Amino acid sequence: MDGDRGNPHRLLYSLVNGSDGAFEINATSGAIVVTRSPAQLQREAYELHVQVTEVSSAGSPAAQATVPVTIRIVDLNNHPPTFYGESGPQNRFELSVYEHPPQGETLRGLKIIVNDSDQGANARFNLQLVGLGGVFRVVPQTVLNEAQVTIIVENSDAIDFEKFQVLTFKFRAPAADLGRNRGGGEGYRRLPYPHSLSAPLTSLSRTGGGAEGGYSAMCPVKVERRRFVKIHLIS
Ligand SMILES: [Ca+2]
Ligand SMILES: [Ca+2]
Repeated sequence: MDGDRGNPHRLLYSLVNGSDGAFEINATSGAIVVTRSPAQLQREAYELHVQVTEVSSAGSPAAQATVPVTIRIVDLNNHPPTFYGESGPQNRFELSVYEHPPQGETLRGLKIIVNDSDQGANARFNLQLVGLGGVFRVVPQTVLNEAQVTIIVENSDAIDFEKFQVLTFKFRAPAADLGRNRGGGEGYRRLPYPHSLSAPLTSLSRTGGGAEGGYSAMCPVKVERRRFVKIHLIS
């Protein structure tokens, strides 16, 4: 804004530095536009410097001012928890164990990593094993970003060839703080792309649905004649 009275001169806006190629400014309106998709915004904050030049009626620069503009990037919850085996993402895991394994024993030979590559609360989720109750316990029960998944025997008697030849379990990975983020409060707003921003530029929020429900996988436990218990984990 030019505080001079009378016939105000034309103002021209330009980005001096700090945009890293991710933002552009409209020379006449001063509107700042995101030029990359949100996923390509690698920094948590961008410190832009906007230069405003007043152009005289003769066309020559009359006065100049520079103002710093901070744009903060808020993480979007766009990654669901995903299970990984030894060779990458995996939605089915299998294992055979003898029936009646010792109580409290960790099931060996089963390497499962679960990962959510968002940040902070967007990467926090619970880990649950749904199926015949009290047979196995999954550890950890709450994950931030990444954890190795361990399954521990809780009820040796239930893992019995004569009782069950197949036991099926299902992993669930619901967001840990689903209730808090749902339904307003500090909820995020979804911005269209490309985003058109107008001053004051203090915050650009990114968020998303899609990952709210977390992730699930299945785990059939098969008891064979050889008196093995087979464990299958399927997503
Ligand atoms: Ca994210
Ligand atoms: Ca997530």
